[in-house]
Amino acid sequence: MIDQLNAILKDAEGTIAQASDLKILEELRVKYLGKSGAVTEMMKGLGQVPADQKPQIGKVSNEVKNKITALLDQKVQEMEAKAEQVAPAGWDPTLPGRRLTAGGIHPLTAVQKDIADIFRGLGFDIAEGPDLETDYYNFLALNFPPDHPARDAQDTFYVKDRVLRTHTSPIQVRQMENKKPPFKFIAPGRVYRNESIDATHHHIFHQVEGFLVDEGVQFSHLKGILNVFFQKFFGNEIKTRFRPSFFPFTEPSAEVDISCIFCAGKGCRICKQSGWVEMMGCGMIDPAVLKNCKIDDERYTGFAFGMGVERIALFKYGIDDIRLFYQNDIRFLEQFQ
Ligand code: 2NM
Repeated sequence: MIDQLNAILKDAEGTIAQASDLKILEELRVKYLGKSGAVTEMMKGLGQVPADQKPQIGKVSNEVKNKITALLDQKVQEMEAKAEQVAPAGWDPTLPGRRLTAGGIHPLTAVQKDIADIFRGLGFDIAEGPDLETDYYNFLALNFPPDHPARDAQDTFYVKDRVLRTHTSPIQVRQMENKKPPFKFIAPGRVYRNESIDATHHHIFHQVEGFLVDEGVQFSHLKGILNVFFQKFFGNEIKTRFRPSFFPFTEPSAEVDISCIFCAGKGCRICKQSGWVEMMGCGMIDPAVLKNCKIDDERYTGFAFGMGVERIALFKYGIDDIRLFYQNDIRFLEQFQ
């Protein structure tokens, strides 16, 4: 009988170790320890055992019963602990995982950063200023006469006695007022114009303007800096072309074209067959502006330039509608990941 009991224990050790769920463990408990279980049946037979062997067989039966009970309890505990780890209540581990989507940098932000990084590399500092400006900083100090059409409410948003800046030039006036030349800054930021929205216009857009003031600054320095900028931004093969223009705050003034990056200047849809695309405005800072900023215009000269971030981004990516930048259509934005 002792051999039989040990055989039952050995069998139980194997089956319990291999049991894979609580239902099977319950079946094993019944199989060994239930009313007609293997151990129970052995104990029922103790009555027929000769008196001299009874104490020993009784002892072994109890040991086997206790061991199997302990094995079962331990295994149940293990399984419950594991079940909690793997599947807390109400959580279905067979559901597919949720896919994480990473956000990306908005193309306008990326272009603005690329522009800023190039000028930073050329030694320019970066300046910012308020979106809501006074007439003085947005217009008067920049040599816009009091009757200039840009001041018209049809072009400029007025908020009480302030204006939403129509360009980032007021940042530059604020910088020049407070510093002694030489200095060079770029001023990136959001600007506002009272315009109706279409494929190439938006009432909110972004500019990066730059300026440099020192002794002996000439138009050729401006051309040199802008050549370097466009070649770093679009590639070494880029050519620039300066056309005479007019701005109230610069004299002389110029419009800067670059050779079309899509056809290498041969003529295509993007450059309207001309081979050139207008990219920014620039000029030598009008001495009147320097005077307004308390800079000695006999001693110092400076250049300034300004570009639209949207315009550069449209061209860089070959996009034909500015509105795409503001609609937050995920199918558009995903392409810049
Ligand atoms: C442009 C074109 C030409 C410009 C001038 C100045 C300042 F403040 F120095 F006078 N800031 N920005 C400037 C000159 C901006 O944007 C098309």
